[in-house]
Amino acid sequence: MQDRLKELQEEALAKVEAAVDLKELNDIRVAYLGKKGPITEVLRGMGKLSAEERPKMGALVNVVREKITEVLTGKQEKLEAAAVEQQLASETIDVTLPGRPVKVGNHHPLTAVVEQIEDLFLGMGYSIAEGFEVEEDYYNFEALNLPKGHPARDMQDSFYITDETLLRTHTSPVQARTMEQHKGKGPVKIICPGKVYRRDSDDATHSHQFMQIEGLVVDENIRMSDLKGTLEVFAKKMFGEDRQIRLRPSFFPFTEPSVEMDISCFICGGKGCNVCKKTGWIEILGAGMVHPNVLEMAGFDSKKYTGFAFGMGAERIAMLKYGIDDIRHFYTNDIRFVQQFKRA
Ligand code: 2NL
Repeated sequence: MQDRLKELQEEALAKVEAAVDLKELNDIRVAYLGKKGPITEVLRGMGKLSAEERPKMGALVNVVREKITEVLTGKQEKLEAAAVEQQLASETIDVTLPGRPVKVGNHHPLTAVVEQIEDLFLGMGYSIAEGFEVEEDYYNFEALNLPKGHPARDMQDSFYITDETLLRTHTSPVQARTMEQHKGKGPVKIICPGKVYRRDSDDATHSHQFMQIEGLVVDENIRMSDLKGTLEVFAKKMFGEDRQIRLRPSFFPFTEPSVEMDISCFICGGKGCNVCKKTGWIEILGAGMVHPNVLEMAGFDSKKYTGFAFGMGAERIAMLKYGIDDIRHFYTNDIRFVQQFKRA
């Protein structure tokens, strides 16, 4: 029996020595020290021993068991330490490696210009109003002094959905609706940015869809000089403090009188260059005093209230400001175009 124990011990120690991982070590523990293992078997066989041999043999079994346990524990610690070492080695972070660059996006130049203009007018006490891109004929035309049969509302020029609905051709219907909501009481002071649609062939300066920004102020005692002062502030903030403006007579069905505003050329300062086509002036927007018919149709008493309005194409402003030569660049989604407008 003693020899059998010695043999078991040698065998177990050799296996522990040879074990390469924690699983194998655990298998050895179960095989030698477990309930079904050979040492337990030896203990069971002790019943056949004499009373004086029994304690000696018991003590020997304990010694063997402790020895195996001790070696197992030692080996386990070694294997665990090795596993940690290996993990540390495999997960080493080289802090000297260059970082992976994070791609940072930027505003589309059109969005940037629209937001700049919005901020400018918000700063002058305007609110931003938005409406529908699919509009009723009434708000898009009728309420803006463009009755049925008016040449400016030719079917050929607009995208009609049904006889009475179309893609808005300007953001003016937003203003007509807003005025109506005021129920004849001023002041109205709004800026309306939004997509508009016109049946046009696309080329370098025309797009069948573009972004319009309109402004409207209605109150008592609103005069042409209020319009002129407002437009001058706008021109200077957008194109430089030394800009001058000039108003030329024009025509729109919804304003009377109507004007077009030019700014002194911000490239040549007025001397004449390619951007201003040698005139020294650049056309920026259309404007005027709100036509009394438009005020009345929206529920305002045109003897008590007056107003001014203006409208511009945001693409044209962005093209001038950034020197963009083709309106189609805004809509063809070439990322290289957009990325040129990253801020430093
Ligand atoms: C333009 C010129 C303009 C208006 C828009 C307007 C709106 C109402 C009443 C009166 Cl509700 N006027 N808008 C006035 C003058 C010119 O737009 O879009 N040039 C690109």
